[in-house]
Amino acid sequence: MQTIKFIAAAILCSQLSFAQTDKENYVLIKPGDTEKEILDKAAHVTPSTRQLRWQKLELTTFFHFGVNTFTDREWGEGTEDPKIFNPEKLDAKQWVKTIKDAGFKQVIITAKHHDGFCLWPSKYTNHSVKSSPWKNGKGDVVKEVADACRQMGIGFGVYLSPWDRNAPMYGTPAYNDYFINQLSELLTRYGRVDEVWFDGANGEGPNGKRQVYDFNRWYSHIRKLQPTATIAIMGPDVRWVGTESGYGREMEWSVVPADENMMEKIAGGSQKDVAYAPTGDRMGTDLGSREKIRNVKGLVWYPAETDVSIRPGWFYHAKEDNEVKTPAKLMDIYFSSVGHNSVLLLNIPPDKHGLLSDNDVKNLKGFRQLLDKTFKNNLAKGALIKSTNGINSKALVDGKYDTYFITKGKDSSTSINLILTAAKTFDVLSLQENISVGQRIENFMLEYKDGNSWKPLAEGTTVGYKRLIRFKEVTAKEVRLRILSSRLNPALSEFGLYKLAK
Ligand code: FUL
Repeated sequence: MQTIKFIAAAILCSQLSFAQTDKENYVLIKPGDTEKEILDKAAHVTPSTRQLRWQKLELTTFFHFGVNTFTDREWGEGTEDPKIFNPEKLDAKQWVKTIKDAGFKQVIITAKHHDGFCLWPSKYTNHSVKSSPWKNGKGDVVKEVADACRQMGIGFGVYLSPWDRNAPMYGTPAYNDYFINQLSELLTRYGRVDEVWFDGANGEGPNGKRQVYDFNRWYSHIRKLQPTATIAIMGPDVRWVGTESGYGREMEWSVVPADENMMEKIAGGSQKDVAYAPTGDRMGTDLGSREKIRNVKGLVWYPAETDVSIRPGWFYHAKEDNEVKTPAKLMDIYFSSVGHNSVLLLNIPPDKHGLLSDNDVKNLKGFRQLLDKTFKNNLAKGALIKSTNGINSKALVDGKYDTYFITKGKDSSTSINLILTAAKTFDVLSLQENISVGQRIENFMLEYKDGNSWKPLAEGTTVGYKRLIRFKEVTAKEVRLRILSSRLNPALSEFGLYKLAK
């Protein structure tokens, strides 16, 4: 599945272009630009409004639900009888309340998976809930989820699979119209939609044909109907992290090279006010270091999303009831996704009754307890903070993302000394860059004072929206954070020290 996603992503990215409604989130690199100029440009690329909102969510969920839930499969063939769909106890409020209580901020429902079965009563096909016995064909899962999200103040998004193994016109231009019609239904019937998620799978339709997706048309349609929605994965706003394991890369740059052909068009003045997703490698360990951005035509803000399922499969299978990821495992994933400058998209699949199953609910609760216990108190709060060359040090521990520390003049390195209110025991460092001015930090190090000498605790490359690092527990009263390298003045919103809950 991953390979399909990747190959399709590469194909798509050579075709991307669309109108951007808010501020620019890209920059052109000119042939004569010096290394310093390139770094300066990179450091000024910032997220669009919709990307910034999305990044701040940190925790989002997927609900994979559909005919596969009833056939016990992962990929349906599109030939399923809609009569098998009958989640007689379906309670979307239970789904949304569970994930809200666990700290998640947004939901994405699989409105249509590869089997083509629609969880809403689409006017354009009979392969949907309207042909099922559930609520006598009068039900609408998408509506129930959207309403529950709205009621509980949770973001709402849709997964609409471009690959459709049921639609008879798949593989012909008429399918692109069909897809537009489905988007229109989903984006006009249910109020605000915050995310539209396109998977990269592009297999054969029922007649053995493959489809050439008209992504550009779909994007402008989405921008028109839901301008604040992020378009993810096979889309320009949010990039797939490159794995479905839940573990993002150590060095995660949100500013990455943009598609060359498109950049040429902007430079040539033939297109304006457009933004592009980058092409090329999405799976490597380094997508945006100095080395990677040196010889490119443009740079774009294109942040990573880490999708993973709480169970081995994406859909519910009773045989996996004892393989639900534990709270400790979910914490580990949290550190390696949110803590690696990414947003976590955790899948929790409802069962045949239309409910989240007990083990999933229990482990999500346990995860929330660990999160709360770990991050309740920033042990650096109240510290006496002095930096060699910065302003607004207090902002580092004020718990507010929008206030930030920044170095003076042209300084791109700094040392920030913190004397804690007392000796404290901790094993977690949390750093947050203020990405609304850009992602800049390239190398940092945390040390603690042991007697008269400084000893290393943690080090890293990128920070971005959030960087979490675990290390061997230490008790200390004085620590210092050294920003050793940054593309421009480092702008840090938060600094935190915590003790990992067990
Ligand atoms: C994949 C799909 O093929 C899976 O079934 C699932 O929906 C996952 C999130 O994306 O590529």
